[in-house]
Amino acid sequence: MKNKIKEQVKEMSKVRIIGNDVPEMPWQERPAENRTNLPLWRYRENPIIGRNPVEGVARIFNSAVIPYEGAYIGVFRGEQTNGISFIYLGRSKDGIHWDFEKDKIRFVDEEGNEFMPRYAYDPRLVKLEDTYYIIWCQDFYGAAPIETSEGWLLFYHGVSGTCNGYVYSIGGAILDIDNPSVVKYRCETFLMTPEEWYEERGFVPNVTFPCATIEDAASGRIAIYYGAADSYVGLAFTRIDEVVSYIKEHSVLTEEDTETGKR
Ligand code: BMA
Repeated sequence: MKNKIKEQVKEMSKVRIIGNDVPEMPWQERPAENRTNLPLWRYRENPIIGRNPVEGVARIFNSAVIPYEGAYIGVFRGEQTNGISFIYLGRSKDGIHWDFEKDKIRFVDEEGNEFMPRYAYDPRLVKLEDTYYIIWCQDFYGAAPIETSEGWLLFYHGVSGTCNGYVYSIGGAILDIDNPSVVKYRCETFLMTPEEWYEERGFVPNVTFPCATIEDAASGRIAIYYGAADSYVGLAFTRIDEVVSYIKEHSVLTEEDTETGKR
């Protein structure tokens, strides 16, 4: 009993996630052998979505998920075999194994008339009060930010140019809670960079592209869904305390970061 309480205390985080408890969320502990001091670690069975997941869809990647009615639902970027991306609905009991609808999501406009863009990619999914919003194709930097007692925690992609093409890594920042255009902390180093075969090899090599998180406020656990090499979906984990301390310890701000405004 004493040990159990100790365990629970250990699980409770100092930085608070302001959100719901999702006790059954996907989770694996950090592997004992860890070659870096980075605060993110990968799901051992990655990638969670492989090639040709749906008839007529060659690859699913850069996709967003959310807890829904005791399970999970998601909007997935499916690159069709004609090369055109569209958004597909997926459902999952555990947030890891996904079943996709064969047909694309059918959108309607405000009058209820069919509204089908020709092309839609990199969807994000957010719930605001009782409405679920699907957003796509805008120049988003990352996953929808997580509300915390330190500010908005943002996982975003950062791009470096090499003589052999771009490399997309996962970065982290904390934005002011009242004025999110003000950056409080921005991690100078990446939190994760392409290292595994499914990140380094694919339709577009060297891409890790975060699009969504699931988090459990009670334990401080965070799962990050990211597109890998424009070919797969990967899952990575962290804990709120660990990632916030890392970002703060490695924060370097420019003057612009601390100014109100668009960047
Ligand atoms: C970006 C977007 C992403 C893509 C990435 C790497 O500009 O188009 O959809 O994952 O490039 O190809």
